[in-house]
Amino acid sequence: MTTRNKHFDVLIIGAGFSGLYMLIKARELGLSVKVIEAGGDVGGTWYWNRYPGARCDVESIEYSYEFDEELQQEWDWSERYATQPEILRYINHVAERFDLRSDIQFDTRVTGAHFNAEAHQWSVEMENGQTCTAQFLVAASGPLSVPLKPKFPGQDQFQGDIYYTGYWPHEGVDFTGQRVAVIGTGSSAVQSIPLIAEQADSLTVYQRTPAYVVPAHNRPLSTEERTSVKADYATLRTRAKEMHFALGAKYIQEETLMAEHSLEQRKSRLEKAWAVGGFIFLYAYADIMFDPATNHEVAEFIRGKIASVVKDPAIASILMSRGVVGSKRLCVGTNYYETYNRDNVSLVDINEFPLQGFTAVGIETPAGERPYDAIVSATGFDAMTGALTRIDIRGVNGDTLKQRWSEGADTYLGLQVSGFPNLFIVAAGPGSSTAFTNVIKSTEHHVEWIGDCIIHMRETGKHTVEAEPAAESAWVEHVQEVANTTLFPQEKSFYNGANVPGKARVYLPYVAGFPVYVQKCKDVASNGYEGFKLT
Ligand code: N01
Repeated sequence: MTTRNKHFDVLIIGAGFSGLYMLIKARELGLSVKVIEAGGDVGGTWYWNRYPGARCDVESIEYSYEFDEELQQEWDWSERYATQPEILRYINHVAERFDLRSDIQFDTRVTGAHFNAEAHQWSVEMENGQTCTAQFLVAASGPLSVPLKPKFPGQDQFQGDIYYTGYWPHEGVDFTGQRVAVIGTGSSAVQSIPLIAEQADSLTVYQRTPAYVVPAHNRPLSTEERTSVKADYATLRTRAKEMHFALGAKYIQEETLMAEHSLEQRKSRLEKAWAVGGFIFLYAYADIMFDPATNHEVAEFIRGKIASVVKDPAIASILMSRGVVGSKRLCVGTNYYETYNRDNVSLVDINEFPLQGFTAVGIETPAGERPYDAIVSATGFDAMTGALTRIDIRGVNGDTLKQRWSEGADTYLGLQVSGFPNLFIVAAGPGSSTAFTNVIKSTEHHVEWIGDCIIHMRETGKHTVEAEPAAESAWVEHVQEVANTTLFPQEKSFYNGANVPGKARVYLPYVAGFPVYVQKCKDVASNGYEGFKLT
């Protein structure tokens, strides 16, 4: 069934984790609802990102919905960190279990949404020419859903294949016998490089900024582990939500400051955290993201690990970041540094040998031309705002969200933008803690908050909800203030728009931690949706 000329209470953009849960919630509230999805099926980021080694770096037992006890009891994760295919199977299972596809229109891209102030509703346009209207528009379009495709000089003349990690061919790619180049060393590259190296004849990595990569120590989950988690899933979920990043419930988020420990204790603490591995490495000391001296010592520790793994000291040195740990997203990898010991792998530091461009047969740097059969661009995303600014979203005054955010994205609580009534943003990131959390927890929190807000509106006879400019400005200021008390904004990253030429440099995530953020949202709701105008 299409959306042509129909009216819905809620129109949702995107059928990833956020869109699907929003659909379930809207149905639960008895609202008429439709999801519009550009892809051919459910999954969002997990539908598109099919590159070799794609996994979630949040542990599988936590990277799942908790809203339905039966769902979490019936699903079994096979590994500590789930692969992309397994996550996609889970999302498909959810879609089937709750019969979600009947309310989703696939292969359809939303191109425009204009608010009609008289009718209190959004007029939505799609690429295929269809239009519809909706009282509420929910952008569940994801924080990392617009892959960047930097155009390198001479790119069109390259006769080999070019792949983007964020748009990987569904049929997969066989690199056997090929000379492959990977551009980028963020999370996607860190996951794919070891597997491409195993398959390809040769692999060259072009690195602009080295990443800090903590080992995943991935392994199969035993039946005993799964049974014990399921025996009291609620406790694990509750504990996760008490943690800064809404993940790592089985571990300790240390409250010790590094200076309270002797050198020996510090070494032992960091070794222990390294042995556990994963993103929760940042929990090893309470001040890693606050005290430059602590952060520096953690960085030295990681550099020491790189030196101990990578046999060639010159390559090890190129792989060592000198930046603030955790400011660019911490990467979680398997055999990442070890891969640089392989005879068929080489590394090019493009600060020393700038990537001048592509030629018909390969890539040119001042060191000469290197021939390739395939080039993999793992160059990241127009994060947090990209999916929304690519849609012609116009608010009450006809201004576009793109214009509005041209100097930096401002939101109230990351949920709404003043001048854009009845538009909710789910787990996208600007002004919310999403980007530094287990995104599924942020998704559930946002969807439930929005659901409660809609119930409140229905009960009080309101038609529109809109962030008030003053509350929004105060929130934006607060987000910046909090960020500036930490080391999070120190490096150039997608968190501050530095990875997209011309994008406004504003630090977007709210880094006070998930529990603080949830409490703020709760307080706003219990104070009669303070800072929102309900009319
Ligand atoms: O993207 P990135 P990603 N020339 O932006 C380089 C999530 N994710 O796709 O740092 C040369 O981190 C760029 O260099 P620099 C996760 O949140 C999650 O890897 O800008 N190089 C960088 O090295 C993650 O953080 C999982 O100097 C260029 C790389 O490309 C986020 O997605 C798995 C360049 C881009 O790294 C993004 O990760 C994978 C150019 N023109 C991803 N442009 C999970 O496990 C860019 N680069 C959940």
